Amino acid sequence: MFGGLKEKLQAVRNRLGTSIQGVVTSQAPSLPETPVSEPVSPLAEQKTATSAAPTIVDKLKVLIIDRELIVSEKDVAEALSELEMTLLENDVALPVCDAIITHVRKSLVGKHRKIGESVDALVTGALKSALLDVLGKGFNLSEYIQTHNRPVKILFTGVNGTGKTTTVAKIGSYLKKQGYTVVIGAGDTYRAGAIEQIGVHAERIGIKIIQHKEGADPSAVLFDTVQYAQSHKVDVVLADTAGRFHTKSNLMNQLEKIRRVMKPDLIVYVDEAVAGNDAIVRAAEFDRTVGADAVVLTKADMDSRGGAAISIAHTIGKPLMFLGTGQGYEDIVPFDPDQVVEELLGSDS
Ligand SMILES: Nc1nc2c(ncn2[C@@H]2O[C@H](COP(=O)(O)OP(=O)(O)OP(=O)(O)O)[C@@H](O)[C@H]2O)c(=O)[nH]1
Ligand SMILES: [Mg+2]
Repeated sequence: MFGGLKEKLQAVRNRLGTSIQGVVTSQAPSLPETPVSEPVSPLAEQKTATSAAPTIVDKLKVLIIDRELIVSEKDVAEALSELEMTLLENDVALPVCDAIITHVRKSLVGKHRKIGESVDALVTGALKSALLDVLGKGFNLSEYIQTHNRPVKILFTGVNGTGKTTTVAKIGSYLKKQGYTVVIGAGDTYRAGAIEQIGVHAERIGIKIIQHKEGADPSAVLFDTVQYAQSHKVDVVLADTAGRFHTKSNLMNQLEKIRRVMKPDLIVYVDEAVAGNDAIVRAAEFDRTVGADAVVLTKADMDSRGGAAISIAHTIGKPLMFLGTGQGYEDIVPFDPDQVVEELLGSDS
């Protein structure tokens, strides 16, 4: 997941570190040349002796000891523009890219009294907090269900083929494992085979499904599903819907009708992580027309760029709830910003 971005960020991290190390060296000629916190291996000693420039990792691990480090805007300008290019190339939306750069610049430029912190830790900390700032806090579905009246009604929307139906099944299975009772509404009455598809999923995961015939009014199906949940004291209603593009006003009106009839507690917008910026634009449109309370990004397993996942919460102001990570029912993970940041910046190169 997001492997390409991770690799590029690693390069930028080293670049930023090298730029700041240059400032450290120029401001502290007496600084020790070997890592203070780590024993020096004979190989490293040899490297230091034979090479004029220590390796990036050697340099960045040197501690900045009990002194003031002053990094100017100019010192990091090139590295920051490299970071900007990297983010844009990996589909991070422009406003999100700006927010990240501003945050990193603010963290690094100016006076810093860093006692016992290495350049690498300084740079990594700046990048991590910039990413955490834009990623938002995620959305804890289980906590939401616990704290709201049952049945909690969740409507899934999105464009064609992004993984709505699979996500309904995955979330059904996830909630069932947590001990909740679930009913699925087969709200895609439009596409041939859609009712059968969700029916097969429901049977496999052992969840009750409410369905009408192909071509029926989806509002009626989902109304019946809610009625069933109320009369059977079911905890959660998961409503599948047909894929539709936000540009098709008749289909968007149908979704609006579903919303009025079913009165969902949560509208979850589903799109593919691999769609990058398109996913962001579409999510904003759906949010504007029928609303969106949270987002699921599917196919994160196929996405090496990560731009949509990084950008969505900041651009549309709605939290990312789950990442889809494969085609199996287990392949869904609650979105955890700390985990994503750790995955992107956690380990040394
Ligand atoms: N690799 C991967 N494939 C996924 C993921 N989620 C869904 N898919 C696949 O994407 C394809 C489309 O999934 P559906 O759930 O049918 O998508 P949909 O949005 O319901 O499609 P429509 O109802 O036609 O709009 C299927 O082949 C799924 O197995 C995921 O997280 N990772
Ligand atoms: Mg579907």
